[in-house]
Amino acid sequence: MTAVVDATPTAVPQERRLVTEIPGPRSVALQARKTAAVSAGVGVTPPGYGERAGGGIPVDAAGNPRIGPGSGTAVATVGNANPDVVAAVAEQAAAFTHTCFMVTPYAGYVEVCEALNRLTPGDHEKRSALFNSGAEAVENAVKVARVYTGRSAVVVFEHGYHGRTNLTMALTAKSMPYKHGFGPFAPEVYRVPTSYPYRDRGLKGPEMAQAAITRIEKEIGAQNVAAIIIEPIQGEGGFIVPGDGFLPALVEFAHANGIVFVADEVQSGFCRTGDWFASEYEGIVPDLVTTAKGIADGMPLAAVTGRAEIMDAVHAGGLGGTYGGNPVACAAALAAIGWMEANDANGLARGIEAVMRPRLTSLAERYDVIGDVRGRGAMLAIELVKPGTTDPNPELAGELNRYCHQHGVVTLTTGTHGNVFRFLPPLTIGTALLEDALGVLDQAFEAHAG
Ligand code: PLZ
Repeated sequence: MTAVVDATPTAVPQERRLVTEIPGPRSVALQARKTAAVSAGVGVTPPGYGERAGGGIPVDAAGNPRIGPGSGTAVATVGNANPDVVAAVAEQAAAFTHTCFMVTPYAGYVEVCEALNRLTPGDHEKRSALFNSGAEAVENAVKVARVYTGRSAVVVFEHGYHGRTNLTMALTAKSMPYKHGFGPFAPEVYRVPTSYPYRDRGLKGPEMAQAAITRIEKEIGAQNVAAIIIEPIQGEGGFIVPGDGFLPALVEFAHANGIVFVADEVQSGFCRTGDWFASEYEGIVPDLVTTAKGIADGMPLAAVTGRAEIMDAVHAGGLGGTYGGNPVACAAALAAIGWMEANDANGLARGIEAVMRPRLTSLAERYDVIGDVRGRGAMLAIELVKPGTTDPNPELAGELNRYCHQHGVVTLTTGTHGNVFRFLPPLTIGTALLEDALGVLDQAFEAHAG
């Protein structure tokens, strides 16, 4: 088993240290100004404003170095402010900040597309296009699939999450907070059952796939479907890892029926799960892959990558946007990808799992409110339930979350029911910091579930 790195590349000391109560006075003052200046629709959960960050440590406005085991939702995969990324960003920003690729193209955009074509699953000929956010990438995957197939229906899954724009809200399952009151949503989107081994009453991946396929055949008609879009591990839905055989059966069905299979790897991609892309675990080869988040260590960049004949079916000028593939974001992506390749990032993700999974499993043995421990690599979670049942326990998730935040560990919850506690540490986190964060989690359980 690969060891976790202890040489986190950052100038910020990798330690959790509370110099004030959390939130400190400056964060409290900033929060008051936030309330007066920022739309109430933009929520902030963990207390404490950020002032700088390095590796796995965000430092708040009062100077408290905290542990960030969520990487800003799976974004700072190579460590926050990774020095290679910082240098590449500075160099590119000094050269030029923007031209608009469609007006004056530049090498960085082409190089990111080459890297994506090389790294995404499958050795077929591929093309890529770059965008600004995960939602925008998913929208463009739908555009491409519709043009290629000449069909309109899009199939998505229970617990799926694909973004907050109008089309991606339609693709997303959960109403509150993502969709509530924001309709009407884009048409021709159909939701079918997913595979959720903890809650499928013993039904296996292939049986759940058959349930989804029957729904598609009977209620939509396979010949009307342009795309099937799925997260290989569902992120916002609760880190749901489908049963073995579920994804391969869907890919087979898609290919037998001329449907474009889209893997949304926005959260699970870029070495997060111990593979470059979570699709690789069962050897599936998606037709299109959407990526964002971990691709560029926090610079806004997203992509659609896929089979050349599908991506090239779009008329010239049909894909684009003012900022898509911004040169500074591309420089960050090339540096982040270079870091991942040079530092065996997949080995680091597996090393994190080797440290974390036994600790989470041992917690689950001690506390029956942990119904399930799941995930892969550095994308792990525990699902919290009411004692002696499998009923979701979002209250406990909230209490544990607050305890961790108060003690300098910026944890995140997730899940359709808000009852899943998730971990997405930067791959640079190092054993000591990881153990420290897990120690705080132990104490949180002692305090709230003992
Ligand atoms: N697809 C699989 O996980 C973003 C959302 C955070 P954007 N998930 C984090 C929040 O509350 O807004 C996500 C994802 C998957 C698409 C997206 C959307 O990516 O970059 O947030 O648009």
